[in-house]
Amino acid sequence: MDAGLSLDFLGVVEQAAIACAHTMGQGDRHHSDLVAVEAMRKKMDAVPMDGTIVIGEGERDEAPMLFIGEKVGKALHDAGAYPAIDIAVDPLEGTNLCATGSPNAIAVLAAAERGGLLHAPDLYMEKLVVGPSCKDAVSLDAPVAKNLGAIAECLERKVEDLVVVVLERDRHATLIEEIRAVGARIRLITDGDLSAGISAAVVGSGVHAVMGTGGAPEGVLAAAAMRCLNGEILARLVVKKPEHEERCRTMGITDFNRVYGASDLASSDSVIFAATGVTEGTLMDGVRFFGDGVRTHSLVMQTQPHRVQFIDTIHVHADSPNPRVHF
Ligand code: VTB
Repeated sequence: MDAGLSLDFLGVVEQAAIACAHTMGQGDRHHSDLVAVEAMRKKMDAVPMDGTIVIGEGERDEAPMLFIGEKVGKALHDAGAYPAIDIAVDPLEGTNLCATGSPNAIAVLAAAERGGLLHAPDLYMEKLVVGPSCKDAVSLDAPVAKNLGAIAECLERKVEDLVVVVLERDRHATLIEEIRAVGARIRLITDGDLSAGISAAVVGSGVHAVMGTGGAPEGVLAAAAMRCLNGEILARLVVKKPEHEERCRTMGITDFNRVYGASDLASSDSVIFAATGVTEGTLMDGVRFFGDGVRTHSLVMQTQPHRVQFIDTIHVHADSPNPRVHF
């Protein structure tokens, strides 16, 4: 994949973030999501690719835009030769976070060569996310105490010094008890295990692991980020009903108990990941509006060449007569 595409994708997540950031705190998460989707969809066709959405807003009949299977990119309007690329999107990860003005809402997408991202059904997924130092030391099936002991050892600190991020959900009551029992610190979050997972793979973010069950599509996006950050996500779909099995089969998944790693979920040699902060966050600032323009903070990464960029962009309003740029 052409490395230059990463900057095209940057523009896509920036526009999605700017659009929904206008709705911050309005209390309407569906509206926040809708404007992010619309802005992302609009910008997507400027990207020089023959793109296909493999993880999107839902099935074709339930999502008007960015639905699974939708074709996107310049190839739609122009007969030129463009690379075949699969795209996973979450135009607004943390719709509630945006609707309430809480931290860590992001606009995000991942891209890979065709076939390079797992077509994950919209089911729950058990996840364990850690950074590069710990990637070979943990197991999804190990007891929580054992994993935390291993993470502490890899990070050369005491278990009590770890911060584990967990979604605040009833289904995590036992997990939370087990983490508390070994004395590790916990950050309970209302939403947004994807941005927490990204933080876990960045040294100095103050997040050492993410544990628990969240959405499977976001697991694939997290995997793309882990490929770029050299972190690890271990994951297993939660398949409990015949209906879940059926949804897996339609996506081509037949082994329901498989434990996936980052390179199973995002298997392409060439992966691009782009995210823009919507609300202020651990790794990225939120969107800031000022008289003459808008400022966004993004994380853009790729595996080939292996590069991680934090990009601070000032978008100057076209009709601003005398724009001033602030440091
Ligand atoms: C949410 C959301 C997460 O999974 O928790 C969702 O905040 C599913 O969980 O970031 P619930 O059905 O319990 O809300 C994520 O979207 C992604 O994993």
